[in-house]
Amino acid sequence: MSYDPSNIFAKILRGEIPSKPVYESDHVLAFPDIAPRAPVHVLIIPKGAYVSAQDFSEKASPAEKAAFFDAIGAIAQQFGIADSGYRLIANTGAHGHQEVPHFHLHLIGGRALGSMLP
Ligand code: D5M
Repeated sequence: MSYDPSNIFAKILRGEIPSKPVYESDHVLAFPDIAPRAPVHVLIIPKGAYVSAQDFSEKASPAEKAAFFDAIGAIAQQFGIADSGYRLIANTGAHGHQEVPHFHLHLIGGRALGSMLP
């Protein structure tokens, strides 16, 4: 699947749609999910044009991948949930029910989330 630059997260990255970033680095932007499922629900996205987790895994540089994992820990610390814990979800492709075709990771926490495996 080729990258569609008209997706909503591409528009956020270009500043065409407003967002309130909670974290930013050279390779990563993070902002609150518009429909939060928990007290903390942040979306972490690469600034590069990657459709999905699969695309990111196959094509991103080591620096982009490292920056992405750096963001996870920093955001969890920022929101005070590094010790209590949280859940990371990357809906991927059709079977993963991915809605926005720009790779994003949901970081969800701030309450006990219970079991989730399908
Ligand atoms: O889910 C995509 C997620 O993106 C879903 O939880 C809503 C969120 N979303 C959609 N538009 C926005 C904007 N404009 N700001 C913040 N969050 C947004 P997935 O099924 O993982 O693709």
